[in-house]
Amino acid sequence: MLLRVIWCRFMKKQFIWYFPIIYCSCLQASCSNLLRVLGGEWGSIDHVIVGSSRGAHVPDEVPQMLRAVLPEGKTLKYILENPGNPFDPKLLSQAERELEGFIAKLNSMGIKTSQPIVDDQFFSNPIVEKEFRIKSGLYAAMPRDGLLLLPPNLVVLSPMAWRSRQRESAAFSEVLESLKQSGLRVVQAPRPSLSDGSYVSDWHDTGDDKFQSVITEKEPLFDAADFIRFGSDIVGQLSHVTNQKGVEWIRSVLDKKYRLHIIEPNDTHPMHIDATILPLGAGKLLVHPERVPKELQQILQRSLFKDWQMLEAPYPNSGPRKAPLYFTSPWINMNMLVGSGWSFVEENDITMIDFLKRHQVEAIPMPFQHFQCLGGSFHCATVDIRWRKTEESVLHVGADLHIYMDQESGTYRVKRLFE
Ligand code: DAV
Repeated sequence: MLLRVIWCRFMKKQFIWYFPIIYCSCLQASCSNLLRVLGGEWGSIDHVIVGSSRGAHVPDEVPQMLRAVLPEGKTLKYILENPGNPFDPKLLSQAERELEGFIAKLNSMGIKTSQPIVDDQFFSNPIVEKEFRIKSGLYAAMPRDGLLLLPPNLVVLSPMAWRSRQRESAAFSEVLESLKQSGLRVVQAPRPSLSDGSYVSDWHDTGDDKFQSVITEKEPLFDAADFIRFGSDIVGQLSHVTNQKGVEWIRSVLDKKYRLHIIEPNDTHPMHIDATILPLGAGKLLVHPERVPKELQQILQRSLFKDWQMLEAPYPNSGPRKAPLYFTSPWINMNMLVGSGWSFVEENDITMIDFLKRHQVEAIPMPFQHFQCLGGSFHCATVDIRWRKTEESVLHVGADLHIYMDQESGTYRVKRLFE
């Protein structure tokens, strides 16, 4: 009996001591659970980082980089003739007004937004590094390009291949600080030197069907926008701004339980995958009908996207635009921000609005043509944060895959990545 009394007193005492510890660790587990998984790029959104077009400058890059990725014609001539000069202030203020409308709409939907802090002078100083000197920075308009969100809670500052983007993340320092406070881990990828040796000096458009990158394998390089999150799987591509070493570096920081897949769209001028494929919801993949031809669609359905519908995007409207597309093809219309059953779409893009309706996605039309001339639409202009309580394995693929074009047979094949 005495023993029992002593035991009970001991337990009571212990319980008093242990209770706060048990309580705290439960609380911590549920918090960290809430903050762990970033979800796929569809479904409900909690917080959106939106870019700013203020102080945007014409890129001052090696000319072969600009030739590799920018549309040919008058706009390319303008870019090549104005390296490092500010863009037309009238155009930028029209773009800024469109962003304000977009932000107000997101807020009215209960979605938190945050923006980089920049003024008209932020990018106007020369960038002087050991290996290069250029006249100015570019902009902080496209957070999608620089901030790579990886599950479960990682934000990577990308080693971007454009010299004019090397100081861009400074504009996001407050945004990143607040993400850290919400439990995300921010990691800077190794800063690239971007010496002349990072670019193929005699690159030119051969007119060949095979993609030949303008960047070398001297150092890891990637833009975040070459990758899309599908829950616990990341799907990306090699491009004129993402090399093999960049992909290997991402693999090295991505926890083993998450998958990284590389696909090879039919595109000799690739820069960013988000006007080539875009999830419209779980099981619905919007694809560029030429960059993702039928044969590639079929192999994707057999390997990565089992039971997914491949929805070919409608051809973009060819009507007049309010501003020239300096950086992209008209397929920028595919570059949408998708939420829970809805998608932002440019208000003049009647074909895409009809297309979305036909596929049971609510279209939210907003004016965005001035902003689009800077190289992105609603997807590029944002980074979406979607807290999830549970891990989302939506693709159910057991290994990292590489879906590639076998040059000898001229057919698409699947193998393990890095095999
Ligand atoms: O179709 O010109 C746009 C990608 C934007 N991040 C294109 C690619």
